[in-house]
Amino acid sequence: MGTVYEKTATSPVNIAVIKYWGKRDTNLILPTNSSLSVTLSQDHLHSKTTIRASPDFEKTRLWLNGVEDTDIEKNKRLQNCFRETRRLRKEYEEKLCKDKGADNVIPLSEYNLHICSENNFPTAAGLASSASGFACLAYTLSQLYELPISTTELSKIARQGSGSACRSLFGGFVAWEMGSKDDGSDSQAVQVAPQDHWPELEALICVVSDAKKGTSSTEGMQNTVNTSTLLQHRIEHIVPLRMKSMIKAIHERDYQKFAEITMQDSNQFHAVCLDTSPPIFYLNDVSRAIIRMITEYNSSNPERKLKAAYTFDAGPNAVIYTTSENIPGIINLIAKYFPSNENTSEYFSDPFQLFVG
Ligand code: 2P0
Repeated sequence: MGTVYEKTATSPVNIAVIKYWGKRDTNLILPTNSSLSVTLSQDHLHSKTTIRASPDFEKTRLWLNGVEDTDIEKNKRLQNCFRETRRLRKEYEEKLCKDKGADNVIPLSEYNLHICSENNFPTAAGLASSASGFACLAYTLSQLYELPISTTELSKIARQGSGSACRSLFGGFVAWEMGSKDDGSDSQAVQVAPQDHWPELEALICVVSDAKKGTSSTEGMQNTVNTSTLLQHRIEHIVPLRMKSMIKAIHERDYQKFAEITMQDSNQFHAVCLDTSPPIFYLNDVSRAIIRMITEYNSSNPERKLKAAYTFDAGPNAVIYTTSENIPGIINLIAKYFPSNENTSEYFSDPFQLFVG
């Protein structure tokens, strides 16, 4: 029995404030616009992956949340990540062979892998499970293979697993630069600011539903690319300016601007979904009630300052970005709007879980 080499790592979820929606290359996963996200703390939501490599493994196998995926050969995204990390490991082994001699190099690139990955939150419910999952796969492989590459280089591999995964490799505030090259060599994630740059910023996650979503992001966004004229306007005229304003707002810790753009971009993303043929609906009645609640909360203070910003991804769950001082007030407000007893009106009766991230 040969030695088993093993690495375990965890990766966080990221929630975009400028949304990625649309690909210009579906194979390399190159987006039609740049995007920007905040990486949440790993306390509540994360993916955890353990990878083992051994000369004794007869084939590469993957278990997702305890269930084996027996079809991984056909999974192009997974195979892209394996191929790219193996290629880099092979290059590294060749270099090590020259420096230290072949006897001192473990040929990990030739070994099959056993991979166990799990999320501690609902998979595919619009809570960025593919982002943390593929970020974790790419990162754990890079650790196992001891790849001498930067996080931005690694982001180009995670991107080929799932677009939003490239942003989960960094903490704090992260931009995915869309790039302009056809080979994807400049479509990468960069850190805009580290997490401790803005410690007062908090994310409150309202799990409205943990059911698997109706339209997958991958399928939905290409329908949008093919049918929405609003998307073209967004790509050309809106996102480039918003990216600049958002980066400035983050650097200056300007919560007013941050909140304004966050809500505008969430609204436009869902407008673009509605402009798709056939239309895509991700928000439900509870989501819309949350939008009204936050809008009222923001207009109820004398200075009319924004104190909370909602954002919704490809599902009904809300993420509310606010600052620490407002958390108790917002939690009280939610308890008032959404009392979780069965006698409340049908409209508000859907209880949801709250996480502060
Ligand atoms: C985002 N979403 O920027 C946007 C907002 C959903 C709404 O990134 O096909 O799961 O794997 O590249 O990354 C969801 O898209 O899609 C997403 P693929 P992904 O977070």
